[in-house]
Amino acid sequence: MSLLTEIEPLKQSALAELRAAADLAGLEQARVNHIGTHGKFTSLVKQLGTLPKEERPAAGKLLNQAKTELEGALAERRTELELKAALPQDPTDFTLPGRRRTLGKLHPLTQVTEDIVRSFRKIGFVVADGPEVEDEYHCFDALNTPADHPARDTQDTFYLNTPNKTLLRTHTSSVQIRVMEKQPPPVRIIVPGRVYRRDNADATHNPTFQQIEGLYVDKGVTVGDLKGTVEFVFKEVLGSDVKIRFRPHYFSYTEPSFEIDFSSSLVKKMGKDWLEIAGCGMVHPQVFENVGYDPEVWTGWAFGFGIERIAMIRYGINDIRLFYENDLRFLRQF
Ligand code: 2NL
Repeated sequence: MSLLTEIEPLKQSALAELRAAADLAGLEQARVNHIGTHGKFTSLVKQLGTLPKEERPAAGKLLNQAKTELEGALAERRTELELKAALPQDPTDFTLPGRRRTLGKLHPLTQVTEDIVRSFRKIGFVVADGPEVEDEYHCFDALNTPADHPARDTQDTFYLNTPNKTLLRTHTSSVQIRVMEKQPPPVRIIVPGRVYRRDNADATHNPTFQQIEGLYVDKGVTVGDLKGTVEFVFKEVLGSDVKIRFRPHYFSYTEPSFEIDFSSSLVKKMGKDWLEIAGCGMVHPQVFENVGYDPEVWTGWAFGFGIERIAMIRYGINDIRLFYENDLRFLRQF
């Protein structure tokens, strides 16, 4: 076989070997085998001088082209293999659960809040937030709470020393008013947050506490939706043996209004049959008017409860102040 006819098959087998190299070591071996000092292809180049003079230009041209091609293939495969070697050995599984935090824990009130929020998110609610320093309009007037209502009294509300009666919000309803002012229905939100009341008469009350309110506005929303939602969430947070009942009540911002009682093994342990846990009702038409929703078209419900109270029941704690003292002997239990 003449040198000329050997070039192409040798080049093809060298290309195949370079491209098939599984790692950088294999690639180096393929390079040595073919285009190294003693490689098969190199030995072909060395035979060029043995050819008759008139055949050398054509053979030399072919050999040069083949060499360029082989060096190109070598460089290309080297880049590929270097990139592959830089990647993690095992592919990352992004569906694995996160690692446990190595240091510290979430405060029990934060844990309870996150559990409640997670539960509402499952059924399509989103979290909204807003200012703790409010005006009277968003905290009271928009909620249909009259100017002479006792809740507005300086006995119950912290007013800032400003001429325009700026105050610390007494409930997160003010955020729900702001959301409704900004967006058209439907609305499906929950609002966890800090609220302030001048009320510290006993061990279960504190001048600031955390609350969660929820609001659902759409066409044809009923008390049945309200009761089903509340039952779903309380069963998730306080145990599947939870039962709830509604008792008629009065709030200026809902009509009809209810207080929610619940019963469970936790309640029985406290020596009671039912515990009051939240307030709720169908949003008052006047509140819809105030935010520019047509009460003939839209209906909705709202509820509110204190997070501390839920946490006290869940963990069997009888003094709310334990949550704020940051005594590590207390906090380490959660
Ligand atoms: C409680 C329970 C409640 C609401 C809060 C609410 C919010 C808007 C409109 C209508 Cl924007 N209602 N929130 C409703 C019922 C009860 O809180 O025990 N409050 C003293």
